[in-house]
Amino acid sequence: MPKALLVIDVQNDFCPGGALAVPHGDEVVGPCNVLISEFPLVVLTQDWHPVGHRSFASSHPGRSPFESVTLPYGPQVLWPDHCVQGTHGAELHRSLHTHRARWIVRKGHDPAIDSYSAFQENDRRTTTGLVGALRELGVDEVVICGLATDYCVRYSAIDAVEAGFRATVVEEACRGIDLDGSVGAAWDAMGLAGVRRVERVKDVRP
Ligand code: VGL
Ligand code: ZN
Repeated sequence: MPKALLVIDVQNDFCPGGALAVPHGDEVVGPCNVLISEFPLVVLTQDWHPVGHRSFASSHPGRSPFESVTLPYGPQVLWPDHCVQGTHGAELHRSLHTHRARWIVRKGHDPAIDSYSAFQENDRRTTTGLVGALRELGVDEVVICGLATDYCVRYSAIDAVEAGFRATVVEEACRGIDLDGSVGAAWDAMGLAGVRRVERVKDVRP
């Protein structure tokens, strides 16, 4: 059975200097490129929001980035404007080896719904289509790397398990935002869900 590599949101806005910079986010590019060179099936994701997206603090007068609000589908952290469609910040990091990607999944395009996961949006209903696409190719296992450990990597990994795939997250190839211990909480939640954690790229079997 083929395994798929999912490279989550390695975009300029999540790297140092970007609008929602993940500390040391650019350090994942090297390890992600090693993984990309090894896997027969590579899928990249790209956070891809319209101007005025509901997850942006700027869409909520009086609110600041990193505060939490309740939206119709549940709690939502408010973010600085980031990964706006067509901007430099939304582009994949220029050193990421994107040419080996079979698919690029863009998520977060609905103005009213955030989408952390590569598989479904935060309403837990709207699908990206990736589960079906991977199943059609006979994939039964995914290996996940990228940004950010505590948001898009976390939700992608847990949704992968819930969809019936085995899932492994490669710690060396991820970095987190870490709001109030959210990286530790993410590893706990992923562990409870049955996600495998591998420390080093060299310990991954493609
Ligand atoms: C992400 C916050 C908002 C991520 C995306 O890629 O982890 N985090 N949008
Ligand atoms: Zn986003």
